[in-house]
Amino acid sequence: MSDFLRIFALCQIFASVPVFADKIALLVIDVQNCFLPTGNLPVADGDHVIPVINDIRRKYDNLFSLVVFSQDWHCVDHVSFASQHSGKAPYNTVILQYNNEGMLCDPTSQCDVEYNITQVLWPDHCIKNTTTAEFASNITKKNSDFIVKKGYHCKIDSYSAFFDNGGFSHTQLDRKLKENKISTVIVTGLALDYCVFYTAKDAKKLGYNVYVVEDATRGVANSTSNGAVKDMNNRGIHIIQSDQLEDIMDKLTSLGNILQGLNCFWYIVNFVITVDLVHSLASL
Ligand code: VGL
Ligand code: ZN
Repeated sequence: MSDFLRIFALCQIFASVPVFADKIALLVIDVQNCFLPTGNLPVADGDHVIPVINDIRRKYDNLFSLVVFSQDWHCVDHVSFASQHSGKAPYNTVILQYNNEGMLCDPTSQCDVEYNITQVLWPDHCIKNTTTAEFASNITKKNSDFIVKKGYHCKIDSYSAFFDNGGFSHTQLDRKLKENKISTVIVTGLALDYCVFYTAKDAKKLGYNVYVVEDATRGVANSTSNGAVKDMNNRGIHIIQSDQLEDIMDKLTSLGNILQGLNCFWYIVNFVITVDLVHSLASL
């Protein structure tokens, strides 16, 4: 093989390997009326996340390839509600049993228990198609944002915006992120110790680079929030503050630009060599 053909083949290979820029999605978890201090599952200072998230959008919106809003969306008689368990009060826990198909076992009939899931019992909250389940009125939301509903199966809870708590079913979120070639997710919203925590863990397990913006979240309780932060740290999830985002966005996007530049370089080399090759073949 001539040197020329060898270089040509090499450039074909380089140019055919796509090197994509790091694409970033902002995830806004459950910023709904139900979790605000006036809601039916109030998170202390839950409303304080709103200006922080709006500020993040104001500063970096053009750097997000996608903005996702998750929405806790429960049946009126959802299994996570204390009102559905006689003798139980909100914040008690129960063990829910499921068979191998992820169906909730009825304690009054025979069932092959495959999964035992500890369920915190909540006040009735975020009931679908009610105003409490609507997004907080003052959160910046655009028509192009993607909405992912979660917790809509009546017999199983879903903290994560990706999977229900048993991992039996999934939402459209992972597919949507993959369609948009997202590699990094920045997680904000409510509540730090439940839906933010479980969403960040699943995102990490699915292979995304994950940042949780701590001051853009609030937790249900201090002890569970501290535990969640420790656990996320151990898993390699980056816990950051919103004032660190400028540097982080800069690094993520400049690395992306370098990679894209490199890719572009190989395309140009490839093009020049192809034109050259066509010329030399034409003059044979
Ligand atoms: C949540 C408890 C119950 C949350 C949802 O959004 O963190 N917490 N349902
Ligand atoms: Zn819920």
